[in-house]
Amino acid sequence: MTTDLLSVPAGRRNAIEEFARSFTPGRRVALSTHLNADGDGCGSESALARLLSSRGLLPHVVNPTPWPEMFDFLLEGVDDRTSQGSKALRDVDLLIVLDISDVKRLGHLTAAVREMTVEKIVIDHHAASDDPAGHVGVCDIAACATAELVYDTAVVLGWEITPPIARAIYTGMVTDTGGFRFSNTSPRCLAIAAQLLAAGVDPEDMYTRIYASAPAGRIRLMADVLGTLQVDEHRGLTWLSMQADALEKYQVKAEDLDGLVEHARSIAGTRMALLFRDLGNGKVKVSFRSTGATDVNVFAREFGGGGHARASGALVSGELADVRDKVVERAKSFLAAPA
Ligand SMILES: [Mn+2]
Repeated sequence: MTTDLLSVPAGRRNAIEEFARSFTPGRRVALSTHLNADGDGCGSESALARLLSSRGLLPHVVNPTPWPEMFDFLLEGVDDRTSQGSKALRDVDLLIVLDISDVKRLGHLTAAVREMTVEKIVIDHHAASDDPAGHVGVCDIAACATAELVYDTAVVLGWEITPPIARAIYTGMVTDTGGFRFSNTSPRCLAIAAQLLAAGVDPEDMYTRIYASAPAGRIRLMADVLGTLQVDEHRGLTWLSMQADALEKYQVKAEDLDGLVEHARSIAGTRMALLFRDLGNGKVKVSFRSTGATDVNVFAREFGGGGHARASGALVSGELADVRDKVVERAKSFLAAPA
């Protein structure tokens, strides 16, 4: 049974064999992921960088925003050139973009990536967009995380998964599944997690690093944001708001906001949960979460965003109160419409 679960689906295997033809020793490879890299973006980059290095390629990371401090443990021995900006995209033979369906998720690197003439490969598990960052090497929404696809890449190519690689892949999988609780926690995802434990991952150590290393400010900020909770019980809509100065006030980083919206989703009867974060530059970041049949990928697209059926995001121009009123009103009609 476990063996069946672990076998790489045929379509995925073919896709991996196809893009792996570009993995020739000596090639300089830039790896990138989305703005405010999460555990999956960082874990996938860390794992793939180590895998490529082990086969004689020369990978470095270049992200649109700094590597989150909480994932520093994944960066040891990985060349991170994010601080050089788009300069770090010059003089490479290959670009691999991880965990992004739409090139615009590369933030200030978007224009430079569009202009790159070297081969660009996308490895992702989001719903496909019509503006990908390059040739879609593999985009499989059945994968619980992009890290699962990195795991499969190692398996298909027969490349060794060392303990640091196992930890990086596990980080992507455990964070994207909300600690193996969300709907994307497939039997295969858990079978791979078992393999990663066998390869040297200590689950308690990972839990401590990822979920129990919060700065006090994160909890204080959480108390503040949770105080803004609004609930429309009738429609199953819950929402939270965050002021532009909150990060500074509580001395925390954007990465400390991960999971905040889950508290709104955790309220009984919630079908859609929203977090409105004023970025202070005339834009509001909206995080969408859902349960059951509600597809927030469809809803987020109304605002130029997208992602997954149960977790999506969008960047909306306007003042916090205006954006919130507009999105909440639209969400009410969206939830009222027959599925
Ligand atoms: Mn992901």
